[in-house]
Amino acid sequence: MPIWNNRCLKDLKVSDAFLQTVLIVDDDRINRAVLAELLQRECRILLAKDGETALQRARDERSIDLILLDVSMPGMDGYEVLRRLRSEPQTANIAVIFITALTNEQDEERGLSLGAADYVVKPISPAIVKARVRNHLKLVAQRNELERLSEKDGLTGIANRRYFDKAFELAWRHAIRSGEPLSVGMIDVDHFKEYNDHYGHGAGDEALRQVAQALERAAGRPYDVVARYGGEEFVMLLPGLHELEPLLERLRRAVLDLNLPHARSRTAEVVTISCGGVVAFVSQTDKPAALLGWADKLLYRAKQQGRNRVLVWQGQKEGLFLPLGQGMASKPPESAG
Ligand code: GH3
Ligand code: MG
Repeated sequence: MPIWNNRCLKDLKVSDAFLQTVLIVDDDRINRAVLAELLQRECRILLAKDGETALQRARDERSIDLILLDVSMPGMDGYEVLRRLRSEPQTANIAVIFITALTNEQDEERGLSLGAADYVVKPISPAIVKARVRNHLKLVAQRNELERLSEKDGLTGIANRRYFDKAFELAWRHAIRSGEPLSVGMIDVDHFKEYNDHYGHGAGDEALRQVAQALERAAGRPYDVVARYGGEEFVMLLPGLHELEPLLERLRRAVLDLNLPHARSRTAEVVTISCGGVVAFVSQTDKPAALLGWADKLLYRAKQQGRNRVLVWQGQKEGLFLPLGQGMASKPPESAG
């Protein structure tokens, strides 16, 4: 799964069919050329002349929607290509249509039971191949759209926790591989119960919407994720970010600048947020939940210290210690604030 930011969640639509990519895999150059010519107006075309190249392209290109796969090829045959595609998480869901000269029933059944979406026999009928590809691309686009909707928070329109969890898992693995920092921030609206009590639940919903949008606008970088974590709590994921405090401070300011009156707040005359954040260099032995737990602790401490503030623990790669792991939960970060 690509790390999509919140902007991608919004912008991509079913009608973006022109963005869809089809990989044509055939050892015969003429077959590749015929299919490419046939489909070039429908989608973006990639080509591969054997199974190994096809697998590599499917792994490298994050946006392949459909693969037209020849069965009989020297080296790895199409069945094996499909089996391997299905066995790797990042390629497991790519739709595959076999296009093959093998005409008997068992071959077709084998292809379909391996998980191919369709099976087309050569010599192909151009109009039928085009129609089938179109239908499958439409299904892929609809499935992607449903997946995006299921990752979007209904009230605020930003990413939801489900999306965050997925993005966090990927970012975590990337941070271990790359040695880059992984920053997370937990954000909570101050005195929100009183806001609801005073202005009503409907006004509370509207305030949450505005806060969420302000957070998202203020976040900015393409790979940053702002998600609703639940209730009036938000979470941020900032892969590769070294300096978290200025960013969280910008978010705090952005919410303050919304100027949403809060007559019952004991902190300010307007709606405010508190933030806890951690910049961490993570390793194999660390636990993702511990990182979030730490950010949450800092958030709690920001609340205790008066709300409407940001507390960040700044990890140093070459520094004193990497704070995650066993001792973390019981040992509050002394250098916070
Ligand atoms: P603190 O400053 O310590 O965070 O205090 P608080 O009042 O914000 O925190 P508390 O956890 O006591 O209350 C959270 C409130 O947020 C209570 C709940 O009704 C409200 N809330 C949670 N989700 C929603 C929502 O979707 N819409 C509205 N309107 N209110 C919500
Ligand atoms: Mg709150």
